[in-house]
Amino acid sequence: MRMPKGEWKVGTKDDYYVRTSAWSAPGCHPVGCGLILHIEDGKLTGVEGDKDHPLTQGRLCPRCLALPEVVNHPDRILYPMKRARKDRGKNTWERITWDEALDLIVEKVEETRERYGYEGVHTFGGTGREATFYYPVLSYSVFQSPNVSTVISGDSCYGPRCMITNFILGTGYPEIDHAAYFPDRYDDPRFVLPEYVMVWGKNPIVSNPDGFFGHALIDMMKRGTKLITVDPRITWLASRAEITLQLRPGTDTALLMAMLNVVINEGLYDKEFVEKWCYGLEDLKERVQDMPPAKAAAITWVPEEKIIRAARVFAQAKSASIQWGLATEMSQNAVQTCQCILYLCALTGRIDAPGGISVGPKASLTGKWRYEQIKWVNPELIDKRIGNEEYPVSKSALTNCLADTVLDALEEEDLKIGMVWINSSNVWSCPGAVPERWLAALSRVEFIVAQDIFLTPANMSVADLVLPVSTFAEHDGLVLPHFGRNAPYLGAINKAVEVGEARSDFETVMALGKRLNPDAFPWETVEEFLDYSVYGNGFSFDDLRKMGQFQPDYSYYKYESGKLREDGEVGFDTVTGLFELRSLQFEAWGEDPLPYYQEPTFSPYATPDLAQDYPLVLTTGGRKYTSFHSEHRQVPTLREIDPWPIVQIHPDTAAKNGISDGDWVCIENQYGSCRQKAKLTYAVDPRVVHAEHAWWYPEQDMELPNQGGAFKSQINNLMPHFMTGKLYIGSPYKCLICRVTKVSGLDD
Ligand SMILES: Nc1nc2c(c(=O)[nH]1)N[C@H]1C(S)=C(S)[C@@H](COP(=O)(O)OP(=O)(O)OC[C@H]3O[C@@H](n4cnc5c(=O)[nH]c(N)nc54)[C@H](O)[C@@H]3O)O[C@H]1N2
Ligand SMILES: Nc1nc2c(c(=O)[nH]1)N[C@H]1C(S)=C(S)[C@@H](COP(=O)(O)OP(=O)(O)OC[C@H]3O[C@@H](n4cnc5c(=O)[nH]c(N)nc54)[C@H](O)[C@@H]3O)O[C@H]1N2
Ligand code: SF4
Ligand SMILES: [Mo]
Repeated sequence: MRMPKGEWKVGTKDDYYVRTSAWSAPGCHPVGCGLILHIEDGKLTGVEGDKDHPLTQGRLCPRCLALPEVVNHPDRILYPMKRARKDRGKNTWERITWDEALDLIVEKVEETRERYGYEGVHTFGGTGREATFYYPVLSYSVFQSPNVSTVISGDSCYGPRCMITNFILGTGYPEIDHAAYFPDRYDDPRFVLPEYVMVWGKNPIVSNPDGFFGHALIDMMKRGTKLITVDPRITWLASRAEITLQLRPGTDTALLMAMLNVVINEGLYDKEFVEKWCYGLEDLKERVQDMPPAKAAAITWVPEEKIIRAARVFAQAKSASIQWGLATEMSQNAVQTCQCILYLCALTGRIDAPGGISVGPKASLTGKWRYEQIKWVNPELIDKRIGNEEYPVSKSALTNCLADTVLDALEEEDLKIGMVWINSSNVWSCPGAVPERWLAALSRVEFIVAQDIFLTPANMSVADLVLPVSTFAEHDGLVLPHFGRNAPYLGAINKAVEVGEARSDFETVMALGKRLNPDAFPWETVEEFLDYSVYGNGFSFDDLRKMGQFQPDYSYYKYESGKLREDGEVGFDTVTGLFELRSLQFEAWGEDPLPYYQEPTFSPYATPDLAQDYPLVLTTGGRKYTSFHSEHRQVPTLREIDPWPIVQIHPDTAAKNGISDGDWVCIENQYGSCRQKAKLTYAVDPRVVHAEHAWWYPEQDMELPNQGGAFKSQINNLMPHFMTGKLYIGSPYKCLICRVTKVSGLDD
């Protein structure tokens, strides 16, 4: 159905339609896809795509189509529940009221502060769900503690891309230009279709990450855009690409340095842009002489002539762009890979050019509120943030603790963390390296709260109090692609139904904030807060609901018009005011200002002895349509499509190891093992396997020690806990080594 213009809700009291923009829970990134929700008898019964949404135009993934199965799921957490600390891991939950829950939390916060100081409360958050707007606020404004982090080793998701962009370009997240800012999209006369898009370590059709609507790439392919893919697998996109660079996992920096070598040595770079707007070309030129294409070919397994061809084609295209994904960060080369990708874009004149890389304006469509909340933390406590003393660079480079240092802190004999809040993370079923150590470490903490839609292994095993979170069909809110750092629109999330006593993350934060730090929460209602957030654009939240989405204006080449700097000067918001091909920021930290390639710590070349036992290169975690990380395993329609974890193996490798399609196999290395089912495919190189991440089995016994089979298929059992990337950023989730052997089943 089409929603009449200016309406967001039509129908009768019990049977009606609501137009909304998706976010979470259940999990997704802030793509804000347009949905029409069908409500019958007060219950969500159906979902269809909103054909009037400026970007998604009615298209949806299976996860949004299965939303009613999540909203109405019998296993949802519907009320606050507590249990005795001695009963952790047992299903002995007792329902309590929200008031009792909030009172208990306040009591525990006060106890913790008395014993360990304000910094004794630690908040964990997960990836890019709506909660990511509010869990830092929970830590800074409500608990007034500097200690907040994810659980991902090396902070190796999205943060590095944003951080490096900030250091080198001084802007928000760089996304491919897909005409997203223009109401008439690709037909807008300002837009130029990219002749080539290089899809680097990303599979956006499936992942729609961080606010990018993956099908925009298909829209552009239909109009003539060609692809260059850089991926160890032949993905659906790779099978349609003009050039496929099927590299060895973890070697991206070597490939990039070789491409930079070709572009610079052959004089293919944009001389005008480089001369006028870049700093450090000579230094970069000297550095990339270390990586001629022939050397990179030996490292990456990509043939030399393919590297040269890709570099030339990309540099010589009239318009071109790079879309870079998670795989650029999930190795110890994270910082260098991100640095080189931006360099390739800059040298070829793609920065903020039509059909190139769009860079976000500095201002967010929801104002500065979220970024200012650190003001509620006593400045002296920032120095006491976990990890700051041992890793001074992390202090200046990051606004949160490095997850690895938090695990170390939780394992210290003299434990200084008295209370933990787990918000939107399934700690050892998905993000955590060394998952068993996270379970043991968190078990030591005196009091743990979790806010989720389901009882996960983490919640069942260590939480003392669980709070129900509402799905996006059950609350009002705002969605901002790229979290506001390069947001082509602002969308309204509209409450359509109520289920149990579930509350949104913001409602919980505000209710608790009013008790612990009322000055930080001057609003009486959520709507007042939402109005406050959007007023800067000249409208109210109610106006936005009626509009559906708001698209701000956009202009190209902003560095020429002073729109990238706070002071209004032309250029980039960096130390030099220029795009830095040699990073002065890195130099100030005593780091190498130029990119370099580091061989993965464990690889056939770095550790040849180990590789005799573990001869295969392991990459993990390529996304699936049917799940968002560890979520959706309990959703019948989605589980029916993907019932088991799958490891992709080349048929020759499988034959050598006596493995047939569909066999259970044990994937193992020097750190641990897990079980997944073999899928034989030519999509991977015979020397590489690809395993899925975030598997657990909600249908199994959820009590400890089984906890939903949390460790049975967990690929992160094979992940080490160490910090070897530049600036301690990046971790080898996508470049490990392993062997695979046939076993008789999940539990054999
Ligand atoms: N459906 C769904 N969508 C999601 C998520 C989800 O769980 N499910 N998770 C969300 C999150 S948090 C994120 S960060 C994004 C991630 O989304 P993407 O950035 O798209 O990342 P992945 O799907 O992990 O991997 C992309 C590709 O990298 C390839 N790859 C593996 N190793 C390497 C390597 O060493 N180098 C290169 N160049 N490529 C490699 C893989 O084969 C895969 O095809 O997705 C988000 N969207
Ligand atoms: N081996 C390997 N491991 C990986 C990856 C990989 O590629 N390979 N990818 C990594 C990446 S990029 C990331 S970002 C991490 C992700 O790791 P996490 O973000 O920790 O993801 P989940 O484990 O799915 O935990 C999310 C929990 O939050 C709940 N939830 C969903 N929406 C909301 C909400 O709006 N509010 C609240 N309060 N709760 C909500 C869900 O029900 C779920 O239990 O995993 C990482 N793990
Ligand atoms: S990307 Fe897919 S799952 Fe995410 S909001 Fe859009 S349709 Fe839903
Ligand atoms: Mo992520």
